[in-house]
Amino acid sequence: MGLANRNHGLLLETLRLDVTPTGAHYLLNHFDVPILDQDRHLLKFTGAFDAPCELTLEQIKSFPAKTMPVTMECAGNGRAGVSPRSFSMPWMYEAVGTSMWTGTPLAPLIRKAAPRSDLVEISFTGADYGFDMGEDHFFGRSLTLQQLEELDVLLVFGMNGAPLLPQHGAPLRLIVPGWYGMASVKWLTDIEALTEPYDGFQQMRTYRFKETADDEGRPVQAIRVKSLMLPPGVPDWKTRRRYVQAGPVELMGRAWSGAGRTIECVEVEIRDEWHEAELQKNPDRYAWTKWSYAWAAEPGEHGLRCPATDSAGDTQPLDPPWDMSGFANNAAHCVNVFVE
Ligand SMILES: Nc1nc2c(c(=O)[nH]1)N[C@H]1C(S)=C(S)[C@@H](COP(=O)(O)O)O[C@H]1N2
Ligand SMILES: [Mo]
Repeated sequence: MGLANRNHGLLLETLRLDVTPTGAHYLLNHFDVPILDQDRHLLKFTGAFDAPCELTLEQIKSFPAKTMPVTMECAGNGRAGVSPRSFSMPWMYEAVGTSMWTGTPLAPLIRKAAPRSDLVEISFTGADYGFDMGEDHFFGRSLTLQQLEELDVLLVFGMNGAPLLPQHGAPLRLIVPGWYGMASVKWLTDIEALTEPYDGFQQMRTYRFKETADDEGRPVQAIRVKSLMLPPGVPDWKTRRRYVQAGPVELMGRAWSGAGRTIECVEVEIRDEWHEAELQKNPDRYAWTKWSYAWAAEPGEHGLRCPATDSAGDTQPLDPPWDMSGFANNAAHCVNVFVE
């Protein structure tokens, strides 16, 4: 309950918009939100760099800036659909959003700091600190140099045309397009060049796919293909069941995948029949793709589903894939609709 009251999801009705309003973007904060002074904030490059340095926010803003739409999804999105459910944020479908992120590409700054030839990977640490499973740590993650270049990682200070809000990582965060949200470290303070493999808690202990409790697991990284439907009609307050008038109904939604894969197809299932949705042309590389389908709604109960297929040929399953922590459940979204 405590977790669910602190962190919130996207309002599905905002799927109508290309860019999620900042206040409706989901939130996932493990510990307390650090309130940092942007005028005194320093980003430190330490460890195995030949030219280690400290940068102020002002200096970071003086590098070439770029604004890009990126769809971010929490790895725990869909957890509530995986049974037995693990004890963590009980997300259903809403831990996703698309923002216009403004920042500077990180790879050139890392090159400037000159990583030594014995570099193994680079760690990113935030200012938030706390306990998980009895172990205290600052939230942190790592990436290899190759991942950093290939993933177009951005060092971000702006969101939707405004400075980052405290809860979204102010004054500085990473955005790792195409990977689940845990890689996009907020309240970034330290970038360390490591000559040994990273062993941070949020990479080695959590965010791993595990079949059983004693499985050492495989890292959770790229986002799996998924599609959500803007719920048609109007809801019942408590059950959220939808009420729709019979006749023409424009169904629409958004589909996305990870690691730069694009959406090839969205199918809408109505009464065991499959219909191909129309896709938005030329979506941005890291942003979700809008889809739509003109439905002639007939009276009765319907469970509408809308699974997507991406450019790697991966299609969403109809049933949740098993994982101990309920990570990356990309089972097709089902919206229950009553047509009058
Ligand atoms: N420092 C820090 N960074 C963090 C987190 C955190 O708790 N601390 N949560 C991560 C997770 S799990 C997700 S899904 C995203 C959520 O970003 P948002 O709250 O801005 O949507 O931030 C990531 N970055
Ligand atoms: Mo997350």
